[in-house]
Amino acid sequence: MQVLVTGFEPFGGDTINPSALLATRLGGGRIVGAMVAHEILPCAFAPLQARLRGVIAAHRPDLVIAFGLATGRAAISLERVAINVIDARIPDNNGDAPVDRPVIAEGPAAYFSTLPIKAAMADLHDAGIPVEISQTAGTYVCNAAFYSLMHLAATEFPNLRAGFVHLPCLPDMPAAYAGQPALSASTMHRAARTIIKTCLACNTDRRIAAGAVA
Ligand code: PCA
Repeated sequence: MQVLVTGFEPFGGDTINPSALLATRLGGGRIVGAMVAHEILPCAFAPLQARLRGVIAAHRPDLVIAFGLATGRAAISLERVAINVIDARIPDNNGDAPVDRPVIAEGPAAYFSTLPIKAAMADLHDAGIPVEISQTAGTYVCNAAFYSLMHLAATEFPNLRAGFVHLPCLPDMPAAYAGQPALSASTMHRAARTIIKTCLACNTDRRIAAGAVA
């Protein structure tokens, strides 16, 4: 089994991105016999699809878990759905800020994560780690990466299981000093290892209520 984890470069004025630190820490390790590789993705819309295709072709993973930062969230956010829209409130690291454009022209409106997110939620909960199912990954670079990843899995890499996980801030980030919720790097690492173990052990997701009432 080959696992690929990805993180993002810092963006929006930050000097660190917890997802890049986490992916780097996981990369090169083994989890229950599976090899874990890592890649850091640019926080930019234009190169995403080609970059993801390249890293999947290079590593040939059975499982891809993409991580990103969601400032303001207090828990590990297991994303349920990627949508085919970009609406960038701030420019990406190339200065691009597309508004109301599809991630992939002619692509379907949305893709669901193919990770067992409810089983992972239960396992994280049992491990005492704050966790939630998220019904939206936003409309910025993380959602675009999630959508592109799922589109590649649907069209070019049919045996690939993939999904996206948003992380809170780290305690030493300026946003955390300003009052945003944070989680330690070691808790994020424990969470990621738990999610990977759940994905390796579980092919069919559990059915546990974790929806949102609007
Ligand atoms: N978070 C941003 C992009 C990169 C990242 O780590 C997002 O949620 O879209």
